[in-house]
Amino acid sequence: MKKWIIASPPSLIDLCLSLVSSRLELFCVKLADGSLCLREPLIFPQELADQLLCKMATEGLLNDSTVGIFRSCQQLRLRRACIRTARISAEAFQRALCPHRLLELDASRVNADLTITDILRGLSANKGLRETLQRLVLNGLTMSSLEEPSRRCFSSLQGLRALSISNVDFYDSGLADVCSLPRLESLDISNTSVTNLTPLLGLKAKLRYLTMHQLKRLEMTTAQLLAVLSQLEGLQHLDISDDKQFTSDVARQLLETPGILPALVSLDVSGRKQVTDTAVRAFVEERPGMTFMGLLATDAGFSEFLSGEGSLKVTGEANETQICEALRRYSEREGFVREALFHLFSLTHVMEKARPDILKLVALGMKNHPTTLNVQLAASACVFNLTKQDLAFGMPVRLLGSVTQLLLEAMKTFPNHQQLQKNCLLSLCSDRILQEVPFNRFDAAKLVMQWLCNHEDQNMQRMAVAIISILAAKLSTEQTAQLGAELFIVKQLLHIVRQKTSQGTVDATLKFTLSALWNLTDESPTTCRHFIENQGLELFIKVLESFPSESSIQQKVLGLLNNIAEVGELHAELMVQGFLDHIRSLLHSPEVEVSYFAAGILAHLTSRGETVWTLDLPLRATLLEQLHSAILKWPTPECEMVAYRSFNPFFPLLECFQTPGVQLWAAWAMQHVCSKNAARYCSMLLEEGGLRQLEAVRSHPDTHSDVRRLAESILDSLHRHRAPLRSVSCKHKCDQKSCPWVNTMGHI
Ligand SMILES: *[C@@H]1O[C@H](CO)[C@@H](O)[C@H](O)[C@H]1NC(C)=O
Ligand SMILES: *[C@@H]1O[C@H](CO)[C@@H](O)[C@H](O)[C@H]1NC(C)=O
Ligand SMILES: *[C@@H]1O[C@H](CO)[C@@H](O)[C@H](O)[C@H]1NC(C)=O
Ligand SMILES: *[C@@H]1O[C@H](CO)[C@@H](O)[C@H](O)[C@H]1NC(C)=O
Ligand SMILES: CC(=O)N[C@H]1CO[C@H](CO)[C@@H](O)[C@@H]1O
Repeated sequence: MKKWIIASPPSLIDLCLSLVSSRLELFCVKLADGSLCLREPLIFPQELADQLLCKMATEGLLNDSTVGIFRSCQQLRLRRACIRTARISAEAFQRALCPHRLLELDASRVNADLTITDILRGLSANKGLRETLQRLVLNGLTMSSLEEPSRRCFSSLQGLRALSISNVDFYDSGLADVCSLPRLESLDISNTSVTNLTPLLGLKAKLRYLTMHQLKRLEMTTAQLLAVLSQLEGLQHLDISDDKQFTSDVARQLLETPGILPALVSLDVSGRKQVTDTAVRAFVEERPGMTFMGLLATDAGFSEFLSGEGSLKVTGEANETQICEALRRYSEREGFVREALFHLFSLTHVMEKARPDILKLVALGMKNHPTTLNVQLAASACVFNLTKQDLAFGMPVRLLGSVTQLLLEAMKTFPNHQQLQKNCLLSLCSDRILQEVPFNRFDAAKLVMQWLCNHEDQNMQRMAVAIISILAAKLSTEQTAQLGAELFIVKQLLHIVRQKTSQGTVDATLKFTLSALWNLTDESPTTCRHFIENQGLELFIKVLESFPSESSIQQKVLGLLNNIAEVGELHAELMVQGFLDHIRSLLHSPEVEVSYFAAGILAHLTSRGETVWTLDLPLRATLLEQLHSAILKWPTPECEMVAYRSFNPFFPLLECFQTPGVQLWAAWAMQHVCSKNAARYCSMLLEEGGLRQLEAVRSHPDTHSDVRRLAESILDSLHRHRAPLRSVSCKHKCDQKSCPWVNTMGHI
């Protein structure tokens, strides 16, 4: 059994570096020019300095201000500097990084205004560096700014052994300059504008690694090209892959040239046509030391000896091993990533076990090509299949968390692409992901909501409201309020309820929509107001009347109306005769869930006296009496009927000594949740100052005996809950039972 590295927690060093880099200003003072400088005269171990820089760069925290801490070469000594994707100016680069005695610099994909010319000028200004710098990675950079033509300046870095300048506007003149470097062993000129490779002969004796993926401008015949290559006798690694699928037969000819490149151990011809297994076999047999063959998107790779299982690693599409190797090696090459994902997808149809190792590779491809539609499409389809139903439970949460975040990014980047949105929604719609995985639920709810507003596809609509209803229950009160405050959300959800009601259909979509509205109105007066303003009350009365025997519908509708009734300013809106009559009749429902919520609405409304009831004080008195006697008849429900975010809505009710019916409802509700889920609610009640409130009720001379009895019972629970040392196991454990809709999704 393999152990997946990804399942392990992050290392302590990693956590510390993340913390330090995200709170840098705590450890620093700001200099006059805005750059930071460490406050204490600490001296970091050298490796740690490299790691800190790398962390800051990869987390997007490296800029002109923060890079300032590296100006002090005594405190933070850099040797292997990585500033990938950083955003820094030429001046900051020069002042903070060039004084170090660097062995390596990786500046891939830094901002366009830090050019290769700037970097080379900065580096060669340090005399020592000209000798010591061994490895330089400048992938995806701008060669020079427009006003300043590039000069030949690689040749000043005499110590350089490895140079990588892929995806750069780099021409033949640059190549001649580079090929005069006396110690260069490794060169990557992929996707540059080089037309002629003859200058490589200057490196004949030393060159070990040559990577030239996709040389789009090459103007050499196959014979000329092979004539140059065949003289690079020390070459061990050669990459002539090409995802543009040119018709050149250089790969075939190379494989069929006897004795060429005898020292080769690794050859990549992915994307080249006319490659056959027979030719590859002959080539490999002639070189028993071969450890790698790149054969993705060729016609080869299907023979047993190329399975990729042994010491010869192979990229290709013949089986999982080859495909995974491709995803690993080509993660930065968009065309190959798409190709490999495409083949991976057909494999995922038959996967029965959770494969975090593969999911991780898919995530890597997504992360590296966030704006490439074809990659995101194929990747999201793979994610869905790899995390479907029970498979998700075999994946580590941290991995699922980052994959979910990537799916959300894709949804944001391609808001109008139907299939992509569909793939992402299908993947999101998983019990495991929605309930247990850390990701930005607020963002997710907004994205799904936006999608819902623009689409009417029935299956997808059901899924979207299911997701929203679960997310809404997990958001903080502030977040639900913020979400619900967007008018279009309430409107859209009410629109769905209206449709379903007029069709007379009770289905999962209706139930999820009602749950979502219930949760979104919870402790959110703005959402409640939107509900009223969009004729929600009339609609909900209609729902109550349309489905009188569906207690799960009645319960959700009444739960939401409770939320509305909690908002004092909206009471006047609820004083509608028809509404009051209906709620009053439900008070006598045999279902305790229904009666409970009906009573809640009446308790909130009757807790207010004169202002609301001026004309009908006798009705109020009758309702209070009915409320009181209904509550006394309730049996103890078997399970938790409702989840509350706080007890704040209950405290004002407990203070209504003139209306014992109101107090009784609040006390009953508190007692109910505290007895069903003591761990959650007793702690919550204690934190919110419930002890004092309840003691006041118990000792008040006007307290009704029914209310006092309940208050005492809750106080007992609180004391019992506080008595034992609170053990860790107190924490409320998630109910693991699978939501029924997860299985019903299967056939979409
Ligand atoms: C540099 O990054 C830090 C951390 O992200 C940020 O607080 C600061 O505002 C940035 N400064 C500049 C000049 O961009
Ligand atoms: C190839 O290099 C050019 C710059 O010369 C760049 O704009 C382009 O994105 C690169 N292509 C790929 C696939 O990275
Ligand atoms: C890959 O294919 C070879 C045959 O070509 C087979 O022996 C090997 O088991 C396959 N590996 C996997 C993981 O499917
Ligand atoms: C993967 O997706 C395809 C197409 O949606 C489907 O036919 C296949 O059954 C799925 N595989 C799994 C394991 O869910
Ligand atoms: C706080 C709140 O309103 N929670 C509800 C959210 O929706 C679920 C599902 O209907 C209810 O069980 C919760 O009580």
